[in-house]
Amino acid sequence: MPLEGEYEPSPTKWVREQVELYESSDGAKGTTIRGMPVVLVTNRGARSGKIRKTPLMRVEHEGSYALVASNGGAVKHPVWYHNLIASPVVELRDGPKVRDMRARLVTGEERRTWWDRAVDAFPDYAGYQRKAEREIPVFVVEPLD
Ligand code: F42
Repeated sequence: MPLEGEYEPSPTKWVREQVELYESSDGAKGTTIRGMPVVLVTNRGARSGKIRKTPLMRVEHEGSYALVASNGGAVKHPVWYHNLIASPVVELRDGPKVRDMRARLVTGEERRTWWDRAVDAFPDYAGYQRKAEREIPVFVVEPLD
């Protein structure tokens, strides 16, 4: 695995608990939120270098995934957005499957295609975009090999 280092759990209790349940059950439990599927993205802190684990909605298409930096519609990007720009290699857990992948920010037509898939998977993204006062960034993650 290319991502090694000291793990620093999320300061947000419900997020930390979702990560713990997801991982401790090897992807059998904690894999949804409000009935919709979630993936776990392990990333490296851009300043601390520590390992971070971020649950995100599962937006999958032909083995690639979109990661939507919605941050609940907040005006600021989530911190993990900056982590992925600095260190794009991530580990993505989808249920029991874990893969090393590389993230890239998508723009234009490619972003629009993935955005539509994201809203199909999690309709709340549309409302988050309306209130965010920023274009919500979308990464596509693809297998390293
Ligand atoms: N967030 C989304 O943006 N999109 C989703 O689709 C999404 C789905 C989702 C599903 C389930 C669930 O449990 C949570 C979900 N979330 C989703 C919330 C998501 O997991 C994150 O909690 C949220 O996006 C906020 O991300 P964040 O990276 O801003 O997290 C904060 C709370 C955080 O962990 N902050 C840390 C802290 O200590 O304050 C810093 C973490 C960090 O990476 N620090 C860096 C470092 O170097 O270590 C740099 C720090 C710096 O100042 O630059």
